[in-house]
Amino acid sequence: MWLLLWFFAALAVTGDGLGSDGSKVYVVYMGTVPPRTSPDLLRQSQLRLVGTVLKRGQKAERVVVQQYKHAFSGFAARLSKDEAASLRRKPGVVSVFPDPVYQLHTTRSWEFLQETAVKIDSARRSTGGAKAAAAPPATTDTIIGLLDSGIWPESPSFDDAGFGPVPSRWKGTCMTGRDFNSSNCNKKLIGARYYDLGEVRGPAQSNSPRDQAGHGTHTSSTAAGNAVTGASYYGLAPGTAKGGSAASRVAMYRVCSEAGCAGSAILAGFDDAIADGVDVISVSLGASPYFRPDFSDDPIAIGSFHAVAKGVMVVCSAGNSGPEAATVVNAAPWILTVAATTIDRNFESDVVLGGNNSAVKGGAINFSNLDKSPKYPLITGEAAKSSSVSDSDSASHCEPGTLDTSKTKGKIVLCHHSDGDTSKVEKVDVLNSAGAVGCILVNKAEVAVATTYLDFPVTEVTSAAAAAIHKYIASTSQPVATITPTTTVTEYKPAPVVAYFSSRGPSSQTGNLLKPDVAAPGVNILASWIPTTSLPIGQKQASQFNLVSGTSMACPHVAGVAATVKSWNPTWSPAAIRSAIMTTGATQLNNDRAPMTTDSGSVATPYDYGAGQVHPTAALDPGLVYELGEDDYLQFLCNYGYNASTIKLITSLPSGFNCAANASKDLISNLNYPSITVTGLSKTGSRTVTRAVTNVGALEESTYTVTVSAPAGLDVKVTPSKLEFTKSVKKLAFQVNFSGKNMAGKSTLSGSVTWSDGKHMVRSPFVVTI
Ligand SMILES: *[C@@H]1O[C@H](CO)[C@@H](O)[C@H](O)[C@H]1NC(C)=O
Ligand SMILES: *[C@@H]1O[C@H](CO)[C@@H](O)[C@H](O)[C@H]1NC(C)=O
Ligand SMILES: *[C@@H]1O[C@H](CO)[C@@H](O)[C@H](O)[C@H]1NC(C)=O
Ligand SMILES: *[C@@H]1O[C@H](CO)[C@@H](O)[C@H](O)[C@H]1NC(C)=O
Ligand SMILES: *[C@@H]1O[C@H](CO)[C@@H](O)[C@H](O)[C@H]1NC(C)=O
Ligand SMILES: CC(=O)N[C@H]1CO[C@H](CO)[C@@H](O)[C@@H]1O
Repeated sequence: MWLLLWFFAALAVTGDGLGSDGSKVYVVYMGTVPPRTSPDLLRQSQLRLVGTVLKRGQKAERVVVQQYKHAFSGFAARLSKDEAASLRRKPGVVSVFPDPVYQLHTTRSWEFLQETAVKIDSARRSTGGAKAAAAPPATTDTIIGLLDSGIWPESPSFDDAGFGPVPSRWKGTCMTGRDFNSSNCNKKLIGARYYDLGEVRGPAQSNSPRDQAGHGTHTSSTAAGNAVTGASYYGLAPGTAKGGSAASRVAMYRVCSEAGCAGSAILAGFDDAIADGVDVISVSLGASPYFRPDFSDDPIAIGSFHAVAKGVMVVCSAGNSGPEAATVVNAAPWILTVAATTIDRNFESDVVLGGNNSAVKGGAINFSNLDKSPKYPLITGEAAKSSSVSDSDSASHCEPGTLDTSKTKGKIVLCHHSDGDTSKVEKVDVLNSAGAVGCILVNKAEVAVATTYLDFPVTEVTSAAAAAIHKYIASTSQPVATITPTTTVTEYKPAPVVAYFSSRGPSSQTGNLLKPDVAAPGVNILASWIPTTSLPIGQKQASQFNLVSGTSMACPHVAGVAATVKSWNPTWSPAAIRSAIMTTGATQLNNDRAPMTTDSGSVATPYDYGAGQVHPTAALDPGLVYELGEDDYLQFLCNYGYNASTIKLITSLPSGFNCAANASKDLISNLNYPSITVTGLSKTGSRTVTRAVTNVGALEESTYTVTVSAPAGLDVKVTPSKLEFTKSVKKLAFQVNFSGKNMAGKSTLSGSVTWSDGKHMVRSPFVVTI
């Protein structure tokens, strides 16, 4: 089973796209730009290098599809296997790998959104409805770059009313493409580029920064959209839609189509974004967790490494492959990795049963037209099983082809749903076209995430709710029901809850680094969207907003927070900004003042949400930060297992740099990260890790004392327990000693170490595995 999974995943992520001669696109990564090399010189030397391996009498210019020449060196080219192998042996080449296809990190409802979002051209120019709200404040000089599916520039989220001139350090451009020209950029949307997407070029209109998928418009407006009043999704979730940093500027790097994202384009996006002068890069996409590229074969790890080395913060989504453990992607230590949680808003659509008219709670978004009284016959998939099908389990799950449509016609059908089934939307489509009037989906994990079913009445209920429906069906010969209109429920409790789809730690690359780092809202997020032609019944104009779920939606929330921290503290490093976001104000509690849980109701752990759900403004004044520089990341690469010759290619090093002879994976625990992870502690053994904090508070003279929250069975000692900062002492080290006592039966223990001066609380989560 494992092998099979791996096989399909590998197929899915490596665009095979063989040329007629068996060639395909490879990325050739050449690490740092050699000193005193102009982009033009680099371009020439890369072409010469390709020329030396081409055996087919071709010109290098004809096979090269991308060149990276600003922030790092390399290129993507259409090559044969032999040519790729020859390049791999050339001096200066770090790695050569087939151009991978990554996916946007929206949830499974993506497949549905994709179907409904095409054919945009005719619907587009209709704006109106929502209006841009009050002008942004005067300090607007932070620039957020997004690697995504493009942008819809007409959205009011990107109106530039009230913005000053584009910052003079901006070196980016507004590329002209299909249905997009320089007039589409303004003082808010200051840059837009697009790249050759090769195998994932998608349907029409790829050659443009214009978004055909909706995803990039949604993430951009979540990160930095203006406050837009009167926003809603056809009346649902009404209110003001506003980005995390409404004062920031936006630059779009289109590296994806609806069909996926090209690794070679992702690298080009990073290369340009760094050279253009963005401050924060937001990346809501990634590899499948079953395809585990190494750091030197992963366009996101490579691009973000060079961004961070140049002081550009990179925020990425953790992936949507939860709730299984070890599914987190984008887990390099220079990235801020974001998990998804719910917000206190729910979309309720109930089932009213005949008999005593009792209501069973459900959730989903529908725009249907059923009568409010329970008058529609109700049947289970199992009872509607086609006589030619033997498997009643498939019928109870309403798998296409297993039901007798004469039995479901005119009825509401109760269907079970599990992971691995045909998609919910496909099941519902089949029922709809066979004349059923509605569908109740029994869906244990996913009810917290409202799926949009447009015109067909569908609601999703928990197993417990389903038991009540089954009981009612069994109690009468003519069961009837109805599905009520979707209503927006606010102040819903409990919230936040870790979303079922959010990818979990530990990272499969190294357990000694806690990932994900933080969580942020990623369920049913209202933000700008592209106009679509599939409108709900009775609607004449496409909504300018959409409700979408995924770690894709969580990531730009944190990119917005990072941009705000950066605009207040322009000199801070990406590590300091990440530290502030992780250690200050992140919560592990829900709105019932109880520990946050996962969708399944169990108490969440740092493997689910890292340091917790971010606080939008507390990070502005963290007091202390855990600093990390390029040297620390290089030491990390040594400990991870790279040798000095490989690391020297990746980045220019002080001469004489060498990996310590004692480099080991265990030493990764000593990386000065704002969280602590120790793996493989023996039941009676002990381990000590080191950390250092830097005082960035307003007071030079300040004293911090430590508080430890440790689970039963684990002794945690911090030495010293008091840190005294002065005018000359800004950075102080401390040690944390973990020792086991009586940890019978436990394999993963978590807690926290918090430094406080009475005003600031600087909290680091820790995880210890036995
Ligand atoms: C951009 O396109 C619009 C609409 O087609 C047109 O009105 C405008 O003049 C164009 N601007 C430039 C700079 O070409
Ligand atoms: C209504 O009927 C359901 C099942 O048919 C039953 O579980 C429930 O207790 C009834 N409620 C009332 C108030 O009678
Ligand atoms: C360093 O690692 C690379 C890649 O694994 C290998 O090709 C090379 O021989 C190694 N160099 C040394 C000096 O060990
Ligand atoms: C590893 O070696 C370095 C010197 O190369 C030394 O400073 C450090 O203490 C050693 N670490 C451990 C855990 O032995
Ligand atoms: C850590 O604490 C344990 C238990 O108190 C002690 O035995 C051990 O020596 C300590 N380790 C270090 C490195 O201080
Ligand atoms: C949000 C919304 O419009 N929901 C619709 C769901 O279906 C009912 C009818 O059953 C409509 O009245 C609601 O408007």
